[in-house]
Amino acid sequence: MTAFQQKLRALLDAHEALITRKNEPQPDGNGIYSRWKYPVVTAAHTPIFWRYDLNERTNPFLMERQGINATFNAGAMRWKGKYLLMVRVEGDDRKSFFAVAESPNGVDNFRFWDYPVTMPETEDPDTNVYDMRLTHHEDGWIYGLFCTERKDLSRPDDTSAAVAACGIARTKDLVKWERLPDLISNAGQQRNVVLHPEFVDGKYALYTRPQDGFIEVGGGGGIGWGLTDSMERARVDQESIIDGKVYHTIKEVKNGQGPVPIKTPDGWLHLAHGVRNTAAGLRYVLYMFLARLDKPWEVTHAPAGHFLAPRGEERVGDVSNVAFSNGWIVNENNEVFIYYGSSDTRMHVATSTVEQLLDYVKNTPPDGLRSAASVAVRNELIAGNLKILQRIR
Ligand code: M1P
Repeated sequence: MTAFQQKLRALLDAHEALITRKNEPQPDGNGIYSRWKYPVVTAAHTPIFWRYDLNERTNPFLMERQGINATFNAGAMRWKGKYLLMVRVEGDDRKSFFAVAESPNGVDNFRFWDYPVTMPETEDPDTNVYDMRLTHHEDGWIYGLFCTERKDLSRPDDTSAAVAACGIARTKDLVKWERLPDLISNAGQQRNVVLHPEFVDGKYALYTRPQDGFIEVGGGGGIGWGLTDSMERARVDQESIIDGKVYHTIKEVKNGQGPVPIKTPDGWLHLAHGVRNTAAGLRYVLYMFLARLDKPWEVTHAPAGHFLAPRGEERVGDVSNVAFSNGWIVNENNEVFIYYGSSDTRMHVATSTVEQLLDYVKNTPPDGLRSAASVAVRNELIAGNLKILQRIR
């Protein structure tokens, strides 16, 4: 074996060892969900043959020719008995693209398909695409809604000025994609747009996030709700905010719909992200709420505070202090696999059940919006608990 071949063998073996590493739930669960020990997808999980030129003649030093910087913010779906992530893969060149990683059990052994998604462009080419939400709609198509970012041509001198819009594509097999026109709405920009899986009043329903700027939502913001007659020319003329941003909460600066909501007997279960500002920059956490089955635009339960916040190594990465989710999967046993990106760098999983999540959303007190209200509701808990403890001591 030549030195080149030995080096290649070592690379392939280390990669295989990483992606087949057994994951395990963390023992310190909070009763709501269990985090799993290892990230499920990292940049190092991407195939060696995506990054290295394996031809000894053209790459005698076996250099990484096209590095991958991060793998995060994955859409998710159950597909042919497997757990599929539609991962946002970001190259060293800062361009994101989509690629499917599939696992037999949802918690480890995620392996990328050989090729990333070849996403067709519209007449106005995307500069960057990311954060796909996958909706298996009752019309039979699988839709991928994602953010498409382009240069803001109205500010030619500002090299960081960008415009975000909702890109739309559909597929039957997750390989061949038909690109549809971007969503038209009255907002200047849109990100975090998600397609509801069922028709509502015979129309397609969209969760939106109207925003004035690329990063700041400005006068807009909140999770919006709008209807469109068609996904082939998706147009939302009216957006109503069903879950707004609120002063002194975890969603004070902005928020956005996460994955497609889960249909449960008690309502549509939602996971979303909330953002607040701190001296250390923006902090992104996940929160949940429940909406009516017959009127998905009416929120019935909204627990206070975060459901999941970045912790430990999750807090550090390219954009630190971020937990972000746009994908979860319910399996046939009503187990829920919550996939979340940490700090725009890697993917993790936390597991729960529909029953536990419903208990969480229905029985966690809402935000009283004042310290005194928080103390009052905690005192109720303490008083009840002290009586129990007196009995059992
Ligand atoms: O960098 C944190 C997140 O920022 C954006 O989310 P939002 O539009 O809610 O601010 C997105 O770019 C997201 O991908 C990213 O994780």
